Order: sequence, then structure tokens, then C-alpha cells
Amino acid sequence: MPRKNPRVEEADEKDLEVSGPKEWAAGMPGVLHSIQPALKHMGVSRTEKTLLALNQKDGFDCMSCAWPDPGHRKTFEFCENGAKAVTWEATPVVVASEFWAEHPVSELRHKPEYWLGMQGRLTEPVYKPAGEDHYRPVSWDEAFRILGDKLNGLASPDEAAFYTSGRTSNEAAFIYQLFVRAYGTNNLPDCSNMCHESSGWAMGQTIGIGKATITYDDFAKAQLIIIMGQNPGTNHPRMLTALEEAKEAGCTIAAVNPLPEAGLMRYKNPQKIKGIIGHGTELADQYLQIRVGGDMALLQAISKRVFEAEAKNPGAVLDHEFLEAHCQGLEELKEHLAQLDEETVLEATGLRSDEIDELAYRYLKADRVIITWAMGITQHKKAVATIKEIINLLLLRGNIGKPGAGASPIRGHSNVQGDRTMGIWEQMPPAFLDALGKEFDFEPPREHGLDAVQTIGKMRDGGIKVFVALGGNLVAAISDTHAAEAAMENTDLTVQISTKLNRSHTVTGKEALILPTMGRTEIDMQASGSQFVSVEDTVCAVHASEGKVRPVAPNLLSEVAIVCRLARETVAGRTSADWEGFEKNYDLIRDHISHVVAGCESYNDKIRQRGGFVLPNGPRDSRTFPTPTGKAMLTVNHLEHVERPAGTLILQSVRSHDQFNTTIYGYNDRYRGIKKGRDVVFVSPEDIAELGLNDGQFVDLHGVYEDNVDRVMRRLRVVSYPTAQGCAATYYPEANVLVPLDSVAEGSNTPASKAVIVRLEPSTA
Ligand SMILES: Nc1nc2c(c(=O)[nH]1)N[C@H]1C(S)=C(S)[C@@H](COP(=O)(O)OP(=O)(O)OC[C@H]3O[C@@H](n4cnc5c(=O)[nH]c(N)nc54)[C@H](O)[C@@H]3O)O[C@H]1N2
Ligand SMILES: Nc1nc2c(c(=O)[nH]1)N[C@H]1C(S)=C(S)[C@@H](COP(=O)(O)OP(=O)(O)OC[C@H]3O[C@@H](n4cnc5c(=O)[nH]c(N)nc54)[C@H](O)[C@@H]3O)O[C@H]1N2
Ligand SMILES: [Mo]
Repeated sequence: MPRKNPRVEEADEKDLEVSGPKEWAAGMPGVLHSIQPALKHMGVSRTEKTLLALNQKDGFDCMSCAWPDPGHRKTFEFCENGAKAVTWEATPVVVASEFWAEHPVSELRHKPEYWLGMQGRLTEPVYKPAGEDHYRPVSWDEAFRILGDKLNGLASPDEAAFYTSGRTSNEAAFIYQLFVRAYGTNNLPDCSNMCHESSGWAMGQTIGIGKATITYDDFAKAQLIIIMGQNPGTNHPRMLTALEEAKEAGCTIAAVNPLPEAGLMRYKNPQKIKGIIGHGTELADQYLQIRVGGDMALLQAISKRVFEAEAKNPGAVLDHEFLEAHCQGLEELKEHLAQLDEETVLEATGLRSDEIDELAYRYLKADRVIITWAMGITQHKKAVATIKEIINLLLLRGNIGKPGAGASPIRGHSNVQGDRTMGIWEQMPPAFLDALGKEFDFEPPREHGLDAVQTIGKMRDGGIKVFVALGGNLVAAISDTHAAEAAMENTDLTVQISTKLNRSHTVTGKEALILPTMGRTEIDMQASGSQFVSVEDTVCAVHASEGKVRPVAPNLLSEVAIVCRLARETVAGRTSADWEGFEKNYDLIRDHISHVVAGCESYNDKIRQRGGFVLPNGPRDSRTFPTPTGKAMLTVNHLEHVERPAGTLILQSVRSHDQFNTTIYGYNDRYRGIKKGRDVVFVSPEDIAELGLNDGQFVDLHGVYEDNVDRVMRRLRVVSYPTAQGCAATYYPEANVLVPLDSVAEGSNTPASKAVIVRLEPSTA
């Protein structure tokens, strides 16, 4: 069954085709685009076993995003990009044993991410000894011994860091954090640090919980949905179905985005006849083309208009009953916003007053409002303050804790939220650590550990000797690529637990290990029988996920098995945990989750209910706000926006339609009209003219920062594109070379990768 990989074609700049943005998303091409590559890469049988089980109640959870499943599932409960993710994982193509002798690490390092991923699934542990340029296959025993010896030999457990990417299941995440804390550190950086950390911070401080206050069904009950800094057509395509249902029930949609993303404008539902042959559903009733980083000003301006409307019509605008019973800080907010200067707002947002008036009018007209957001909001210096303004706006009219209304950060990685619930966080609260210590009879470390940015910083300074990653591709995902590479190389041992090759396997410590693991599509057979795992989606619904295809190689271990064996090598006897038992039967892990994780009582029973269960959520369920005062906090936030010196642009980094984070599936970005290439920078025609450039010209992007480090992205083709003026966009992860490590969101420490000040200079290369 396993196949060796065919030739991989790489992108060449002369092949690049540019055809302009599309105005609608999904529809028939969506289905064709998903089935064809699946059949080509997996064959009929694997395609059937995977795609038909995707997001079904007895199937497996899609790994492409954290979008929730509706109560009633369709036969094809997946989107084009979910199918790509499944195809990428369930491919029968494998990296052969000879590969490692044929390709030195120094060569692999210069291969594109696309090429690395296309080499196929990793099937055997490999080890790169110090001073050598090749990995070589080793046995699992040898791999665990190498890692165990290194960890056991460190002067302090804080010299190790343990990263998690958000595909990890609840079961693997729970025992991984247990192992790490038994080992003696809270150094548990994760991809969430670079993702929705700002949402967690802002919501934690204002409403007491860092999670969405809505359920799936609320979308269809909303009267207004405001989508901010999010590109659902590419990154959460199944959200378009929920938006379509909302529209059919009379909801209005407003989209706030510097780019007129196709998925915000019109949707052609591939599962409906009018989506196949008709015009589709208009989505956004109002599109606000905001300047990058202008959202905080927009939100303040709307809240100010809410107060002004209340002044004209006392008692009829604010939700006084709710505010009095549940909130704190109303007067301070009102006073603060009264000072808000409209000129500053217009400058920051790039919008006209009447556009802001219109959105305010829509907000005042609707009794049930949902605001959703993603990376366009969280990856900014003022991200936490901006999200606090989202909460302010919602609270003013009681839009939290009632049907059809609420705050909805749309999470990215399919189980990034569950991983947090299970304790993957460098600063888990004392109550969790108490429960964990009590359950496993040990004293967990209390001092906060390092987040992703801090981990790279400490590596750079020589303080991290061993780096272990449960999934992900940190070197490519984190900011300041060259600094991050140097930091990784400054460690003694890097260990990647992965399904497929990526950049992080090629930028290593002195020694390096790659431990291959099973993916979610695969049948996980253990001593007690076939196992399932569980995950939590972006609206706190928890459910089981069970793989359907035979693992791509017999030698593969599950993530749970890898963690258990590593724990036996390093922390055996330090806790009462039954590591051998956990590996044989995941029910034993779930029994402990029941005792340690709030809301997961009787986990084994609840997870076996068809469709799973929803975690309790005070603000959503009963307008109970677990803040120190027991009230939801309206907050006063000092307005700031991204300033740009003359001759520069504010650059943001986005995902193309053919990628999952650092994984590149292909070189097309269909909805933005880009084919066969990624080296482009989207600039408005006005800015192209003002900067004296030409559409189609090649430029270098130079980051403009006070530290004067020369951060450059070379040879990007200028693409004239209807983005907000003064702003530009290019693709992540390539853009990370431009973002200094210390350019982060205040409070959450999330890299500010959506606002890089750049100078565009004609390319000389
Ligand atoms: N197919 C696919 N699905 C994915 C992923 C993937 O890579 N591929 N990644 C997953 C992950 S981990 C995540 S976190 C999510 C990410 O989902 P998104 O957040 O949708 O991802 P991005 O491509 O970063 O898009 C950011 C959007 O914000 C806009 N934006 C940028 N700056 C600003 C700003 O200042 N203000 C406003 N209002 N908008 C702004 C951009 O124009 C863009 O539309 O998707 C998840 N799902
Ligand atoms: N400039 C810029 N930087 C960003 C962002 C941005 O918008 N702009 N977005 C940020 C965001 S939102 C995120 S979430 C991070 C993403 O950061 P990460 O989560 O670290 O990166 P991914 O690209 O999702 O990781 C992909 C790798 O995970 C491994 N993998 C896949 N499936 C599995 C599995 O089932 N098990 C295991 N063990 N491994 C698996 C594969 O080897 C694959 O190569 O990047 C962040 N960085
Ligand atoms: Mo993310």
C-alpha cells in the first residue's frame, strides 16, 4: 500500500498568473476541487473511507479548523479545504528509509515547505547525531533513550520547553501536560500563543472566560452578525453555510476587512441547487474596508454612537436592566468615549463617517448581535484592547448571554481550544494545578512557564537545551524567522513529533530527533482495542473522533503512546499515573480528565453520547461572569492605531486558499486570482501610483523598525488589488522574516504579524 513519492513540481516566478479577486466563494468548483485531488492522491477506497466519515458523528473530526458541526449532519459534511487537509494526511505516499541518506539536512533546509510536505508521511523515528548532516533511522527504543537521557541530564527542568500545536487530541494533550509538569516545568508554549491568545486575555479579563459565548444554533437566531478580521471562505468555509442559514432567517451581515474577501461577499452553496447553477446568496449587506489596525477606533466610534443615541432617547437604547445587574464600568466608559475624536477615528479606520453611522444604525436596530473575529484582530499590538472594545459594544445592549447574540472568536486549529481546556498553557490557574497534583499525587511546579515568543528568546540566550514539539512547525510559524532559526540551532536537542516533514525538521539543535505519529484519519489500535480521542470546537462543544483508515505504516505510534513511553523513560514513579495503562486504554485517561478538568465530569459517559456535549459557560448559560467582582467589566482603553511614515505601507500576512498554516498544499489562491505562485504583494492601485511603482513589478520589502535590523523579503511581484489604502498584504509564513520577535500584542504577547511597516523597493536581484 505505501507509495514512494512522485516528482514534486516547484513554483517558478515566470509561471505566475494574476487574474483579480473573485466575488463569491465555494459553489460547484468547491466540490470538484476537493474530490479530484483526493481521488488522485488517495485512490477510491481511502477517499471514501475518509471523506464520508469526515465530521460525521461516528467518524473523525476535521483537522482543518475548529468550526463546529451542526446537529444535523449532511452526507458531505466537509468543505474543500477540509478535504485538502484529509488528503494531505491520509496520502499513502511515505518518506522511504533511503531518503535520509540521500538528502543531507543542509539541503533539506533550502527546500520549500511545499516540497517537504509532498515527500509523504513520516514512518520511522530518525536521529541526527551532533556534528552530522544526516538523519538516520533508529528504533523507537533508541529514540526514547536518547531523549530520556538528555532530559534526565539537564541541570533544571526549566532548561526544556514543550510546544504543542492545536491538532493534538484532548487525551494526548492532557497526559502531555501531566508529563511536562511531572518533569518539573510549566514551559508549555503552544500555537495558541500566536493565534487567539489575545482573545483569551481580553475575554478572561472582561467576562471571566476566554471562550465564545454562543452555540452553533445562535447563528441562525442572530439579527446582525459582524465579521471582523476573518476570511471564512478560505479558513472556515463551513461557516458560510451557517451564514447562509442566518441570512435566510432574516439576519444582516456586516464585514470589516481591508480585503474584500470572496467568502464575505457571496456564497454559492455546493449542496443546494441554487448554489450550483444560480447566483448564490449575498452575504455581507455592508462591507467596511477598514485600514489595517483600525478596528479599535471603529468599535469605539460605534459605542460612542450608542451612547449618543441613548442620550437622545433615554432608557430606550442601552440594556439598563442587564447593565445594572451584571456589569461594571458604564459611567467611566461613557465619559471616555465622549472624548473620542472623530478625525482620529476617520484617520485610523480609513472609513467615512456615514459608513460608521450605517454600521451603528444596524447595531442599534438589531436585538440580537453576534460579533465574530479571527487573526485580523488578534495579531496586532493593540489586539487585547480591541477585543475588549468588542466586549464593550456587545455588553452595552445586553448582547451576551441571550439567544442569537454573543462574542465569538473563531478558533483556528481544530483542537487548539481543547488543548487549553486540558492544561496546555504556560500559566494554568492554581485551581487546575491543585486538582492535577491531588489526582496524581505530586506537587506541580507553580511558577509560570514560557510562551512561544519567550521560548525563542530564551533559546537565543542559551537557556533552553531541549525543545520538544508535539506537532506544529514553530520555526516557520513564529515571527523573526532568522532569529528563530538561530535560537533553535542554539539548543542541544530538538525533537519533533510529526506526521510530515516541515521546516522545523531542517533547523535543528546540535542533535535532533523526528518521531513520526499517526494522524486523526487513522485507526488507533491499542492493547484494549481500537481507540477514539476527543476534541473541543470553537463553541465549546466536545465530541469523539475516530480514525477510519489503516495507519500508513505498521511502526507508527499514536501521540498518546509516544507521550506515555517518553514519560516512562523520564518521570516514572514521580506521580501515581499509570503510563502503561494509559497507552493501552484511553478510557483511563478520560477518567482522570473527569476528576481534574472542570466541566468534564463523567467524561467517558458524556463523550459517548452521540454528538458529544457542550462545556458549561457562565456568561452564555446564565449571565454569570466569573471575574474577581462577579460582574462583566466594561473597560476604558486608550485609543492607538498603527502609524505609518510617508513612503511606507502597513503590511499584513494572510493565508492563501491552498495552505494550512505553514503547510502549503499548492501554489494557487483561487479567490484572490493568484495561480502558480506565492511571491506576491497585494497593493492598492492608488498606493502603487503614489509609490512610483508599477503593477507586475518585482520589489523587495524592507521592515521598518527602530532596532535597525535589516529584515527583508525579496522579489515579490506587485499585484494591483483593491485593498484598503496605505495597506498591503502578502502570505504567511514567508512574511515572518519581517516581524521582530518583540513586536507583540500588549498583554497576550502574540506576534503582531498583521501590522508590519514596510518600504517597497524595486528588486535588484
Ligand atoms: N484552509 C485553512 N483553514 C484554516 C487555516 C489555514 O491556514 N488554512 N488556519 C487555521 C488557523 S490556525 C486559524 S487561526 C484560522 C485563521 O483564520 P483567519 O483569521 O481568517 O486567517 P488569515 O488568513 O490570517 O486572515 C486574516 C483576515 O483578517 C484580515 N485582516 C488583516 N488585518 C486586519 C485588520 O487590521 N482589521 C481587520 N478588520 N481585518 C484584518 C485579512 O484581510 C484576512 O481576511 O484559520 C484556520 N483554518
Ligand atoms: N505571520 C504570521 N505568522 C503566523 C500566523 C499568521 O497569520 N501570520 N498565524 C499564527 C497561527 S494562527 C498559528 S495557529 C500558528 C501555527 O503554528 P503551528 O501549529 O506550529 O503550525 P502548523 O503549520 O499548523 O503545523 C503543521 C505541522 O504539524 C504537523 N502535524 C500535522 N498533523 C499532525 C498531527 O495530527 N499530529 C502531530 N503530532 N503533528 C501533526 C505536521 O508535521 C505539519 O508540518 O502560526 C502562527 N504564525
Ligand atoms: Mo491559529
